[in-house]
Amino acid sequence: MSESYLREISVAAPTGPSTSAPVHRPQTPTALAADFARDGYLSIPALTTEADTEQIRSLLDPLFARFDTLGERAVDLAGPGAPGQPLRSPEINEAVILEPRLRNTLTYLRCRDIARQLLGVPVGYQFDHAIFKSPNNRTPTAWHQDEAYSQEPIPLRSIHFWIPLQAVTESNGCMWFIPGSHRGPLLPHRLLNSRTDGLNRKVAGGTLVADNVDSSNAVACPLAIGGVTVHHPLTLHYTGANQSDSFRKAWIIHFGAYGWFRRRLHPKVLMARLTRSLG
Ligand SMILES: O=C(O)CCC(=O)C(=O)O
Repeated sequence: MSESYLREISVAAPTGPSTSAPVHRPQTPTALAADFARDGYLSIPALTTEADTEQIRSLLDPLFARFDTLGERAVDLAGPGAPGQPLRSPEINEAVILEPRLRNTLTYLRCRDIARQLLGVPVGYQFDHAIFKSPNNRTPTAWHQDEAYSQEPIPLRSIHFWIPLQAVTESNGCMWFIPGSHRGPLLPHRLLNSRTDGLNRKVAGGTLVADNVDSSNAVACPLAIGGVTVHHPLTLHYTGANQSDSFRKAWIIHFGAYGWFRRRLHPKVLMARLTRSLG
């Protein structure tokens, strides 16, 4: 990534526990990486354009329109709902596989550039999902570390981007982070709820919550359209319930070091596969 491109990015400085508006300041690549290393997250107010955000929405909306047909790829993070009630936190996993044009968006390309910059090695797509919180869904996304969801025998070495598709505030479910939490261990997580598909059938896996989180220093990251947040797999994060009358739509992409190669060819991954195959 060229330095001139990064200088165009300004980053929201941590505001502490107060809810006052974040301070934005221009960033050099080195300062960006230093902030990320210290805090475990960045809030970037203007990564992409409104037109690009609109393009992403126009690619994801049709997937959500056929949510019921997507099987286990489409789940309600909030778990089983009352019969006949709308889903509360519908999520589609690996939207990029269903809609490969998402890979051509400016957002995707710029996020990949930033991931390469922050990790300092070649990166590739690892995972993506989209969460469209229903109007007045009354369901926060509980405090967790993404690493807790990993089934791999090696730690995630990835950068995670959270891309809102409309402006986000504390009242419609913006991201919150605990600065520096990525420098601590992976906390114990427990199952918060099981998950259901678009036909309200239970699916494998579930939604996790980290125990004993001290959120007194948590920082809210409100964003205008075009902004994104970036976090480390160990950074504790949360989103509040959507208290607005519209959907709160977000797309999330993970880029990992060496992409596909590390996750398939790392010696520990190969050894785990060999051990499994030997029974
Ligand atoms: O969009 C949300 O509500 C939560 C997203 C999240 O926590 C995640 O992607 O790990």
